[in-house]
Amino acid sequence: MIAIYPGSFDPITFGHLDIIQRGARLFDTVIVAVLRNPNKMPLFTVEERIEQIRQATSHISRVQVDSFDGLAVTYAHLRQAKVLLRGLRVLSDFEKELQMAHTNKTLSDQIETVFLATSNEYSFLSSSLVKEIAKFGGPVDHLVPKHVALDIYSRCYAKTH
Ligand code: COD
Repeated sequence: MIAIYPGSFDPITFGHLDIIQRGARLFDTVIVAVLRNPNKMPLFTVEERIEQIRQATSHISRVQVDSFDGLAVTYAHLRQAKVLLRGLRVLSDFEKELQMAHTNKTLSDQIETVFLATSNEYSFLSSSLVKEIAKFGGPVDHLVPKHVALDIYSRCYAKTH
């Protein structure tokens, strides 16, 4: 069975990676799909994020990395996937994720959303938090893969100097 793990991944964190790793144990293929969203102002371009995810997941078999435009369910149909994989951290995630899952169900009853609870050590972790820490010069090496941390430092350094 194919699962799509859609998201912004701006940038990928150890929390995302944990979901991908555990998802790859459950599904034949996990496609990590970066949304091309012109309304957001991301730190990294879609191509940069795809490259970061490719490097971070190169050791995990059954993982593909791609981008998509438009609705996640349309993309899932295109890739013949039956599952949208999502991660849950705190209660506020649950409200947002449940609304998204219900909306997606109204758009296609062929696609199921499967939630994996975050691992304890990553329950606080988000891409926004990582960017905020880096912006103020704090360390992010323990939150994201090394190559991503280097990308963040050079991007934040370039922006502030
Ligand atoms: N531990 C566990 N899970 C985590 C962690 C962590 N530390 N950090 C993030 N996650 C989970 C998030 O809860 C989420 O499930 C997933 O990882 C991706 O997170 P983000 O923040 O990178 O991506 P989002 O949540 O911004 O992605 C939103 C989408 C792009 C999936 C959504 O907007 C979408 O599907 N858009 C396409 C348009 C569409 O189909 N709309 C209809 C649905 S409402």
